[in-house]
Amino acid sequence: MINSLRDYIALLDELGWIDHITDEVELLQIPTIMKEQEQKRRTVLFEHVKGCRSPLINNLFPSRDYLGRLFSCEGRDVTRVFAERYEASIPPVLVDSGPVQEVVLGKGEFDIRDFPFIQHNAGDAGRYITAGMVIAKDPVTGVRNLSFNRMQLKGPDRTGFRMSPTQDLENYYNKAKKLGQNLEIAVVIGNSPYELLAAACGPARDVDELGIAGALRGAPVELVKCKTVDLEVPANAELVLEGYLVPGEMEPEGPFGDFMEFKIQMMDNPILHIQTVTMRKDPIVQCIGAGSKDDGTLLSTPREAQIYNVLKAANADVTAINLNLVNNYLTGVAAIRKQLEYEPKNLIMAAFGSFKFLKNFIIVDHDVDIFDPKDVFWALSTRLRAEQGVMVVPHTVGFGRDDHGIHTAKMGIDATAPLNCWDEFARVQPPAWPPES
Ligand SMILES: Cc1cc2nc3c(=O)[nH]c(=O)nc-3n(C[C@H](O)[C@H](O)[C@H](O)COP(=O)(O)O)c2cc1C
Ligand SMILES: [Mn+2]
Repeated sequence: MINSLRDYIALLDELGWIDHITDEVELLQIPTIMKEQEQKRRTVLFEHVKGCRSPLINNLFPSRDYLGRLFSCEGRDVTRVFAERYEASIPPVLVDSGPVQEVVLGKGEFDIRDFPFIQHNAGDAGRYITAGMVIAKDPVTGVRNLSFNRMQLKGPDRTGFRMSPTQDLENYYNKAKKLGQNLEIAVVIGNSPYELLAAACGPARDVDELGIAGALRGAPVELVKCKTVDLEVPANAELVLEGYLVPGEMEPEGPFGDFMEFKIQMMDNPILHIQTVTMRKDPIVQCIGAGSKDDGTLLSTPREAQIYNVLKAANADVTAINLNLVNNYLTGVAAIRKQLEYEPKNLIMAAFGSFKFLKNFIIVDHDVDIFDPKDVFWALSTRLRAEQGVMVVPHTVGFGRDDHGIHTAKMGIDATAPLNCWDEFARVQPPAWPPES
């Protein structure tokens, strides 16, 4: 049972899927090594980071096989298992104490710059917290929310803090503003993979994502009460920053390299004030590169599950879905056993309707390996009838930060073979060997 980042590291050690870098590395050297490790599809733990008090881990999900281990299935079946578990909820439980509070540091006793938070890209404004799982409560209803938010280091106890208007958290922030209150925040760093995946989910606003984390694991998340904010955090996490946002207080933040691998320009954003740090004696810090495989996995896996459930509700025979072809969830592919000639177009419209950022969606037959982009291109080359299979829907809602109208149209592609012609369109196979008797 994986209840913590440490349990996950132990599993990866057992499988031999993680590299421990024992030589001392400089903060600025780390992003290049992270990219190399991503290419190699291996997790990496930097044990000694110059000038920092903790190790740093990256590439927790470099391939689907890692997810397969977490969901006890083949990598290609993760969507289905995730979709089944995601429907349920296993609420968290409160415990008296936990390792995340082995050390408690008050104001003046910590400097967040002592932790290995890195500058990810050449044009970034500076060092950022990029794997901070943010916990907050709705100031009116008390419903808890998990999310990811980038935080630019700005001093020993303050960071810039980015929320987008589509986030539940910003809704909470606006409510706090109306009430004239600060919004309390706990930033949890060094999480179990189930909590990370749950934090990336975007369920209905009244759903506590910690219940999803429990359902994904099959056992509840254990929480401890924070020391100085009215929030609870996973007892087995590594490091927690307790603090608050002051509504209306804004400062320039950025530039920052985003998930599309472009530079987001500087903009005004709120400030996170940190009053307390709690942690294990020897915390392990995580970072997530925007546009990395980790980022793609966290963004796409919950959306794959969501679309899978929608297509299933339309009685489609879906064999696999992949929204993580290119480390972002703007383009997706599904493989189906087609039952009706024009069915793929209906399914494409359902997918666009269910996830508004989805920009391109391709449907292929079940025999195409949608986890191999080459095979998807094979289907486009051999089975697509472009004049009837390509549809463009203009003037729709897409990804919001879009000055040039790149995301306002949807493209759907039905690259399935004509129905009832499988004799002509089945792929040839090598002769069976040894021959079947
Ligand atoms: C690694 C990572 C970093 C992210 N950074 C941000 C961010 O800085 N600001 C933001 O608004 N969303 C960011 N997101 C997206 C949201 O965290 C994500 O959509 C989340 O599910 C929103 O949850 P909520 O709507 O429940 O608040 C990030 C996602 C990931 C996976
Ligand atoms: Mn939410």
